Amino acid sequence: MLRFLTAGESHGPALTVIVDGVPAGLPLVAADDIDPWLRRRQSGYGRGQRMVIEQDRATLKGGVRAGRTTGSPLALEIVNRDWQNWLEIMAPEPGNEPRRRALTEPRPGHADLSGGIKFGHKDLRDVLERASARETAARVAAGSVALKLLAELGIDASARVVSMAGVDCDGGMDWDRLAALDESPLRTFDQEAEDRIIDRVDEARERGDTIGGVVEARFRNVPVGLGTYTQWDRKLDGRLAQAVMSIQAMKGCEIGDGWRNATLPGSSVHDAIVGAGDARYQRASNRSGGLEGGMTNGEELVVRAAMKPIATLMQPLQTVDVVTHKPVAASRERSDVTAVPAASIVVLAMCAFVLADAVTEKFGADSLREIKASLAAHREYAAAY
Ligand code: EPS
Repeated sequence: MLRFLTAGESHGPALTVIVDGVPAGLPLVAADDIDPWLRRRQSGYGRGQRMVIEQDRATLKGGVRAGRTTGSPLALEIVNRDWQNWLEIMAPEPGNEPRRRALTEPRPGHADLSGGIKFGHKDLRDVLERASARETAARVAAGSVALKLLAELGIDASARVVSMAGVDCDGGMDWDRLAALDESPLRTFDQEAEDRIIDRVDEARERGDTIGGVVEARFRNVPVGLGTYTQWDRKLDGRLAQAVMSIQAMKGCEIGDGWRNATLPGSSVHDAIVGAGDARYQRASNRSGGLEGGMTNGEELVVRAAMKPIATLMQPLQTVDVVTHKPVAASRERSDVTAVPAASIVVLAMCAFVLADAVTEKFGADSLREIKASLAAHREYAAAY
C-alpha cells in the first residue's frame, strides 16, 4: 500500500522523495513531524564536518494542504547545503570536465569497485555519490511520515544504540525516559558505556579508523496480526529484514533475541502465554521480539541491526587504481568516524515504514478516519478473542 522512492546525490542540489499511498487526513507539518527526525539522524558522537554544513529540513512539495495529507502522493525535498561547494564537480551540465579530478582508487567495503564495473564508470564519484549514506536523510523523511501515522494510532516508537565498538550498553529499554535518548550523544541510557565508547571513537579517529555497532528499533502497542504466515513475501519479519538490510552498511538483522535464541533450548526461548488481569493472553517474556509466524503478536516489536564500520578510512587500506591498475592507497574523503547513533534513526524509519504499510494493508489505506475505526474494532475483537 505504502511505498517510496528517493533520488539525489550526496553533493548534488537536493534529495527528493516521493511517498505514495499515504492515507488522507493525516495531520502533517514538516517542521513539527519530519524535521525533528532529520535532526536526530544528523546528531551523534563521531560524525564528521559534513554535519556542521548540513541542517536538514524537509519541504513538502505535494500531497499536503493546510497541514493534512490529501491522499495524493507526497513529494518532499531536502536541500544539500554542501552543493554550493561542489557546483563544478557535480553540475549536471557538461563543460567542467577539466576541473573534475576523476576518483579512481576504490575503497574496500564501499560500492566503488563493483559499482564502477557494473555501470562502466572510471570516475568512481559517479558511484559513490549515490551509494553514500547521505541518501538515508531521504529515507528518514519518508519514515517520519510513517511514524506520524503510527503515533496517530497510538503506536509508540523508539531508537537506541545497543553496542558500539564491542562495548555493550546495558539497561534495556525505558519508555519513560525517551528524552534521555535524544540527549545522549550515543542514543543510550548507559552513561558508563557511553564514556567508554566515546574514548573508542576518539582513539579510532586518531588512528584514522572507523567503528561499527548494533542498533535497535522498538515499537509498543502494536496490534496483533500485522503481516501473515501464508506466503513468504508477506511475512512481516521478512519485510522488516529486507528494509533494514537495504540500509547502507547494515550487515545483520535480528528480531528480538534472534542470535542468542539460536544458542538456547526451546524451553528457554519461547514466550509462555499467560493471562494477566484483564488481558486474556500475555507473554511471560518477549524473546521473540513481538513476531511469531511472520505476524505481530501484540508484544513489543524489537528489530536490531548490525552496522559495519564506515568504509572511508583516513588511514586507508590498499586498493588497485581502476585506470593505472597499480596498487595505491584507497581514496580518502572527509567522512564520519562512526554513524551508528544516526543509523538507529534510519533503522527506526525503515521499520516504521514497513509497519505503517502493514497497518494500511490490514486496516485500510484511504483515510485516517477509516483506519482508526477499523483498528479500534480490531483491538476490541482481539481483547475478547
Ligand atoms: C558519506 C560521507 C560523508 C558523510 C555522509 C555519508 O559525507 P562527506 O563525504 O560529504 O563528508 O557525512 O553522510 C551524510 C552526508 C549524511 O547526511 O548522513 C558516505 O560516503 O557515505
